[in-house]
Amino acid sequence: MTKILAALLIAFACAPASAAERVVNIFNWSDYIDPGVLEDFTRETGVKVVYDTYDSNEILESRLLAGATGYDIVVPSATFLQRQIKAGVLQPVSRKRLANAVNIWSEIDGRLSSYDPGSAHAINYMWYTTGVAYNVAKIKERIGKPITSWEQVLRPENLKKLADCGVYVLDSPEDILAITLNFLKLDPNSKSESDLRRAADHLVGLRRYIKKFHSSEYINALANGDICLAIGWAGDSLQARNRAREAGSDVEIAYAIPSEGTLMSMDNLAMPIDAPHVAEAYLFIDYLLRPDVAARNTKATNFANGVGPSRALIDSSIANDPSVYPNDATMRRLFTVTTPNQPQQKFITRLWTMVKTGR
Ligand code: N2P
Repeated sequence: MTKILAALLIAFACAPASAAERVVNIFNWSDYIDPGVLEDFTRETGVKVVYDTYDSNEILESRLLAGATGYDIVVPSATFLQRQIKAGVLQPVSRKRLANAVNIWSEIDGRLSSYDPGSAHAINYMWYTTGVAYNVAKIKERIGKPITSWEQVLRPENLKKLADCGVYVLDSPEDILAITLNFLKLDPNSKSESDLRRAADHLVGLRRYIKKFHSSEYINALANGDICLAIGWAGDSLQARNRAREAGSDVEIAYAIPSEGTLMSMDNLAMPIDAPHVAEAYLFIDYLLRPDVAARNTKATNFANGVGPSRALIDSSIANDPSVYPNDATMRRLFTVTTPNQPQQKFITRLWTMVKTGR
């Protein structure tokens, strides 16, 4: 008994030492940071990083709405961010506490402010398009030319030609419904139930040619040659290309922004209302806002970041690649969407289940 008591006393006496260890708990998208950045942050600040990943806004949102996530930093896309601010699950992020806020790219920040009124709750991390990643040789074999149009992917008779070599589609209703609405010549931002149902019905007609709805496995599946086409995000698609190159394989992956245009989105650094380590979260966000750090993250992920001065530090093969940093001509073909309210979001979730399962 005394031994147990002594052990407890020792454990208690030691507790303050471990409680003094500084930590930041981060919940970010998978394949979305240079792992060396996390190590260097800890080396420079003494703050340990606990890093978890997800690959869908819906997963993040359900965790945030349930509360007590234990996370200090999360990275919702803009529309989800706006609903989460309204729901009161995020706390303000004061730019006065961020010395590197001067590096925030004003043009991107201006776009984000329509989702984050007064720029009070978030800072852009990365921004990107949703397009078509494909295996150049296999697509050439089947259709004789590169992908340039959504027609080649979203017409059932065309997708059918690619089904045997493997097609993945993002498990992300926001992206896929907006792109399908646009393809059907409806407003990509429509929240009308009948428009959304038309888009969903169209997708149901494509389902038999789609091997999987998934938002992160396509990177390796493309790089390994397991699939020949994915509707995916720009940076991830280029990561697939690079993984194939690094493996010395003869798989060549290309990424296309189809001529009809596509969705542009932003993912943003935010802090849950009950973040346990607020000071450390500020330190980490400030670190990400350093141009050299942002450049490393873009180099590793091939996603364009929200730190303006970082662009000059990025190799021109990425900084001048219009599929990473769209040029003016590409920009004109991009559209964005506004935030569905809670009932609209519920309807979209139901439709999406129907698209994926037929029920
Ligand atoms: C990272 C994907 C981020 C883009 N792999 C989608 N939010």
